[in-house]
Amino acid sequence: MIAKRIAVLTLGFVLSIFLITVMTLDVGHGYRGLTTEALEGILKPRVARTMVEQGNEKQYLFIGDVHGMYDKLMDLLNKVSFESSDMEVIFVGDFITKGPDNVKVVEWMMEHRDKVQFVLGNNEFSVIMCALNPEVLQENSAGTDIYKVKQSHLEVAQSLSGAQVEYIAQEGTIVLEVDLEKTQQRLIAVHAGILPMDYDFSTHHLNLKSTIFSLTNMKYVNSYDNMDTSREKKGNHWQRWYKFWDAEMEAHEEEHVTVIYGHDAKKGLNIRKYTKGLDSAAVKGGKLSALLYTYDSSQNLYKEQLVQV
Ligand SMILES: [Mn+2]
Repeated sequence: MIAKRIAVLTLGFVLSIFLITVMTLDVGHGYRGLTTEALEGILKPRVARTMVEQGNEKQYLFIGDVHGMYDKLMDLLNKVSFESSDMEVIFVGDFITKGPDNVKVVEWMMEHRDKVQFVLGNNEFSVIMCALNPEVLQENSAGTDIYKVKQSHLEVAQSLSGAQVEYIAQEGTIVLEVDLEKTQQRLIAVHAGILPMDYDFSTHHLNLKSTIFSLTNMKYVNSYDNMDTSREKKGNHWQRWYKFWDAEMEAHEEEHVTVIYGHDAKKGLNIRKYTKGLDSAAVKGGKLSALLYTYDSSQNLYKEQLVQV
């Protein structure tokens, strides 16, 4: 019975991706030859998602890069009394790969899917790529593709069930905007970073211009060309993306936008005024970090609290 259900789900997944691919991209040959650009095209229609506040009682927990560290994730959730709280959990990407218990992490997310949201990290992107096109490593042996796809991504993809891959690919978004209407706060979850051009300061909402690659990979921005982003610092005119975001926010003091991200384990925990970097390298022996937002009626503000295990 269960095997049959998984088979049906898997078939449904294969067909739906195939149809989306054929319909929107005219690839037409299944997954062989599927490029990361084509995968970006598949994900594009759900690049951003908005979540509107559902009453003041709810708390919002943003969790940094888990990388399959299931036990640490459980410790963190216990620490914030997840089970007995009205809490929405938002993963900022890279919740799988590199660590020991990737499947268990995804199982937990699916079991709690009513209370779980997530944005995709560069590693989820690579795993989805491998799940759709297991030939990608051979096809890309020249290494010309901008996304890094490794044997380890293929192994994670093969360890996940079709339903689990479907969940990640279909439920994941690239940027999640949490609108806290009562306090006019905006909490934006993204894996790598975001640029000022991605936010419309007149409507107070996201209006994404960056590519999916930038949103899931950027660390630095070329100050001569603000759309040019990179994982590496290529010279003195390259600065971390949040310097650009900071400058824009300083010019919009009335705006209460906070960007919560992961991805930059080298920099580590990086809590700044307008941006909150939560990748404290849990998979390399560091702590797992999260930010918990709770409504404070005395100040009519959601206050943030750093939680680490
Ligand atoms: Mn990352």
